[in-house]
Order: sequence, then structure tokens, then C-alpha cells
Amino acid sequence: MDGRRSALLVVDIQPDFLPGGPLGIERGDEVVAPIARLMASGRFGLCVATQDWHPPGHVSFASFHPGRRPFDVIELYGREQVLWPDHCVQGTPGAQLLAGMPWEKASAVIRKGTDPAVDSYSGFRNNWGPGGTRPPTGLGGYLRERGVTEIFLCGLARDYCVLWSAEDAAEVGFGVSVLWDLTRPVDPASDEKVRTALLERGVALLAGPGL
Ligand code: VGL
Ligand code: ZN
Repeated sequence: MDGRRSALLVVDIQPDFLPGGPLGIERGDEVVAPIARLMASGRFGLCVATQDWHPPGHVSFASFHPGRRPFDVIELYGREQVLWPDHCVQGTPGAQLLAGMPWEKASAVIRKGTDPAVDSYSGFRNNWGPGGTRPPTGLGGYLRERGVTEIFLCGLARDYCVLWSAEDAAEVGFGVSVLWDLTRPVDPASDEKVRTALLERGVALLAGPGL
């Protein structure tokens, strides 16, 4: 985690993903304080964050698909799409970056999932849309222009937004580490699959610093 070439990417620490929220992740609250300490530690050259930020009636919401329920899986643009409870609706309290965290340390916050017709798990690119492409958010270019070569990820959720962000970061050539203990999954049964997927992409899994 040396000097100015490392970046900490804090993924989707928002009330809607914490216990009690509509897409509350079990034990998601446990990562909040350690991530806050890490952000404040100055150990990373740069800190950036992502914020899930959907318009009302987003295509990923089960409520948008008559007869569907949250966690159903449908086919959308030829790929699997999990249907979620309504969450992180633009401007709502549950979509805000969690109060009390040192967000002033983040030099950029990337909002994602803003296209009503396309989901976006990764902070780097949308999921596949109708055109069969995944438009970039600009985060990769931002980090590269800032001289970042190594990215350390933490946050929610391990099996969706952290996983997809880590895979994309590795694919565009960053050195990538997931601070495993500073993430929590939507589906705890996914851990083995997620671990394997990350290792196959050359992503390092770190326990997370002792904090
Ligand atoms: C996420 C599901 C839907 C995440 C976001 O932050 O992992 N998961 N939207
Ligand atoms: Zn979402």
C-alpha cells in the first residue's frame, strides 16, 4: 500500500445496503468502522468511492416487472439479471453515502446505475445493455490519470459490486486486491465461487489490515 500510486476504492457504503435497509446485507454494518479508520489512516495515495444511484422504476427493481419478486432472476438483454428490492433511489435517505464516515477523504465519488434501463454493479462499467456493450464510467481513466497502479477494494456487496469492480479493474490492467474481511456478501453461499473468480483474474485476497 505504498505512497501515491495506491487507491482505496470504497464500494457502496449506503444505508439501503446495511441491516434494516431494503437490500440489507447481513453483518454489513461490521465493515463500516474499520473502513472509516482505513480511509482516515492516510495509508493510500488516494481514496475513491462508488454510490449506487438508481432512478425510480429502475429496470433492476422487481417492482418494475409485473408478477416478479425480489431475487427472481430474469433474462435481460440476453444475460441473467437478478431482480432487487427497490434500493438506492436517487435523492432518498437510503441512497446517501453513510453518515459519519470520513467522505471528505474521497477525492471522487462515482455514481452508478443511473441508466434506467441498465444495471451497474461495477464502478468501472455498466452491466451489459441493449447494445451488448458495457459503457465505462470514467473511473478507470480518472485513476490512471492520477497515477494509480494498485487498487484496494472494500465495501458492499462482496458478491456483486465489489466482485464486478475488482474484475473490471484487473481487466484494464490495475494491480487489484480485495480486502476480504472488509466486505460482506448478499449471499454467504457465494463465497467460494467469488474467491475462485477473483483468484482466476489475478486479484489478491487480503485479510484486511489489522485495525
Ligand atoms: C449492489 C445489488 C444491486 C451492490 C447494488 O452494491 O453490490 N447489489 N445493486
Ligand atoms: Zn443497485
